[in-house]
Amino acid sequence: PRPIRLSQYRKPAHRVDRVDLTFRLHPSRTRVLARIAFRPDPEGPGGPLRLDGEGLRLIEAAIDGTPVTPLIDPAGLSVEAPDRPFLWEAEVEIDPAANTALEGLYMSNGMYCTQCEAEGFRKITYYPDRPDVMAPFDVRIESDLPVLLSNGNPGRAGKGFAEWSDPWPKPAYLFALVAGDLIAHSDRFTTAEGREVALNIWVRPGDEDRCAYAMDALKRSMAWDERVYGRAYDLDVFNIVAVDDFNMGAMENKGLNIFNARYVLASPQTATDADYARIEAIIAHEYFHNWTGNRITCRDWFQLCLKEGLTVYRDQQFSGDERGHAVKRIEDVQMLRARQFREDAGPLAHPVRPESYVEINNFYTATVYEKGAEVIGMLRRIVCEDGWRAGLDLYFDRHDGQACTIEDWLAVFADATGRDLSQFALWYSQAGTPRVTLSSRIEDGTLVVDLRQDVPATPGQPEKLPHAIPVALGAVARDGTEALATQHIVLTRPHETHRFAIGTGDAVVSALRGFSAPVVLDQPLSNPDRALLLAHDTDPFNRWESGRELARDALLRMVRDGAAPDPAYLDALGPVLADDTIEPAFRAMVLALPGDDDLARSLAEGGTVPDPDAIDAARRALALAVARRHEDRLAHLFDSLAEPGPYSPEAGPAGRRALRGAALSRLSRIDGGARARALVESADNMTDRLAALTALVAIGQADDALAAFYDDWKSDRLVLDKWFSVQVAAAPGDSGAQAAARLTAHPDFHWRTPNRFRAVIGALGANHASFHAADGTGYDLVADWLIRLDPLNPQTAARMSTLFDSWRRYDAGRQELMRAALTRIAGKTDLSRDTSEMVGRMLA
Ligand code: DPP
Ligand code: ZN
Repeated sequence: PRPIRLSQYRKPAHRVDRVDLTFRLHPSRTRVLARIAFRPDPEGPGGPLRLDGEGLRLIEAAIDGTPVTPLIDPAGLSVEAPDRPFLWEAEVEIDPAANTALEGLYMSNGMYCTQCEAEGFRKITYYPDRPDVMAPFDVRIESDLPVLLSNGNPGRAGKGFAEWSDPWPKPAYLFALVAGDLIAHSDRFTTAEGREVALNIWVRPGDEDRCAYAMDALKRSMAWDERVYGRAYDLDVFNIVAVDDFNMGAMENKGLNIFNARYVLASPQTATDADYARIEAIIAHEYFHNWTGNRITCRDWFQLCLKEGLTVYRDQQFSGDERGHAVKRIEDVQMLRARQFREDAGPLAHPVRPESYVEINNFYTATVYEKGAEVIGMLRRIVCEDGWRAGLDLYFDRHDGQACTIEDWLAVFADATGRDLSQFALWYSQAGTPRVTLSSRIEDGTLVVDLRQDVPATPGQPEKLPHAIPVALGAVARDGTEALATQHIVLTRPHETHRFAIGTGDAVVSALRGFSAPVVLDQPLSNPDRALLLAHDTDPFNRWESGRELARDALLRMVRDGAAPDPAYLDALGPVLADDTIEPAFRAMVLALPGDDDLARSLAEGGTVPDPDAIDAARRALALAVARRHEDRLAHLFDSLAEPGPYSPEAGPAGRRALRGAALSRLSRIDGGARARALVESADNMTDRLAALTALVAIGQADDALAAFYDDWKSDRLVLDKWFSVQVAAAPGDSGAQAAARLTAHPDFHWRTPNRFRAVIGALGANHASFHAADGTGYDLVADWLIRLDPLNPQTAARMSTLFDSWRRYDAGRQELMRAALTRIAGKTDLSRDTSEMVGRMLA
């Protein structure tokens, strides 16, 4: 298939004034009756009526009451239409039970459910399925199922039917319908504008006691968006539905958010602290889309980052406000580096706003989402607080009800502040992670900082222009005091020198404070310099970063030169472990080591071919050395951090559990798993239980605990996902590949359910040494399963194929095995457009 290009955008020929849909639900023969009021757009290209449609059986169609016979092709239909407003009526039949792709109208455990973003609505009825066509929708659902939901406010309802009306014009990708035997967990919210909103979380019977946290997160999100952005909710009801079979995390359909059940349901017994935090973030994310995405949407799918970058930015701010900004920032940057920097460094690199795609579902990426959010954060730094507020107010004022572009977004900030943002706009069009090289010296009371920026070549973009890069920097004197408070500069040229008056003859520059830009910072710091920053930097991000760099340096020397664990690193950890005035969650993050994939990327960037076995061995040896060196402190932490009261998911207790879990994972390497075995039995919550189980798996001592865990939880699908996942993800050495092979033969491996598929195959991808097992068993297993999944669920198969994106980093043997696996996938007959685009880019 030919790629779609941003440069070829044309306005639609027809606009829609109103949509009226009737669904007669049936598992295999659902009828959809559409009455759509069209109007030619005088600015459009003209021509016949062109509607998107896939997999539909057209029963009949009429224009203004006169039957018509459209020309039907695999992507839709065309029909002559009058050059004035007219009414299109069509009846189609669809087969939700046969829809395994989970896009359009499908079934999950007897429940009807939709997923329309990005282009699923065309599998429901013929329509101009593009986000710049917006219309109010009226929907009537006919079914004997007890709960019938769609977007907007409820209208008439009776035996066997319900009607819904959504007054806010929306693109078809925000349409949703749910029908099933569901139970609501209900609450209310009164908006700042005085609107009484009914809140419901709809779940399978039996799950209703696991909704309280998601509801609480929703109410906090609603209040936060009013307080921080002045945005209130705009309908009388807000519904959330949890569904088991879902390709993504969740979906922001207007007034009817649909969630992967794992991001809604939580109880202390079944969910971990990390699950609670993710639920809070995703509930907030989808709710915030109501303004950034729904009220103001995207003109076309190239502008996806317009809604996603901004909404991720907003949910990150929210979680920071709720849980503490320092730790949240570190988590976000870790995830950015693990996923987005990796993407940017390989064959799948693309700009935050891509310029072409074959299948848009392949561009719901870390670059669009997470780098998109970083770009918003940089914009805020550059236009400063007043400019940020003025620009946002102007955005909501000027563009409410519109389908917009990145140019519209940047124009509000340019107009509100008078700034020229043309260089800044390069962040949207240039792929690749810039590298900033910093060197500094002190001359006569002046700190002189030299900064250089390079943007690497990426596929299709050999040459780059310099970016506008906000760099926050300060300096710490040798005695640990702040020698220079944070300065904010914006690099715009390839090479710049900055001077700052400083009151000391010797200081260490703390650069890129708060991770002020998504770049790789190359700053030659000695390990004593890093230890100084770890101990004394006023910027919590750079404190953590310094500890992380010490660990990375130690690990890289162990891998490359066979060095022993660096005593300087072990020493530097001591004060952090001992200082109870430092937030426990932060100390847990300092204790964590860089992941194997992260180390592999560091090695590759430094010109060394990464050896997965050596990396794994080094990481385990360093963890063991930490345990030996700090056994007393770790044991003290483990004993003293046990929570006395009942479980609470709040950040405070969660942070203490995180530090206790980190201590446990180290201690398990020297106590033979004794503490973990005791905890796995005594734990009264899933966080502790899973931490203990993970520690046991990591030392190969988990057989009994895994068997007991299975007996306890085999009937709980979300907990069983964890049981599958931990055995693969935490397995030592390359043993995760055999574990995954064994588990794919388990009777509970329901591979058609994306959560279960990810719990095994995704977990194998997350276990670096196992995925990269030298004999290729990991690669083969993943390839086999992707080939099997692809015809049923191309979206999930294509997404998971990215596990192979770093194949060129490795030794010739592994490269050959990975290339063979990719080639085998590529050679599959009838490979989906989704997967073939991804595999093609990776092999290019
Ligand atoms: N738009 C969804 C989200 O990011 C993903 N399909 O929330
Ligand atoms: Zn989103």
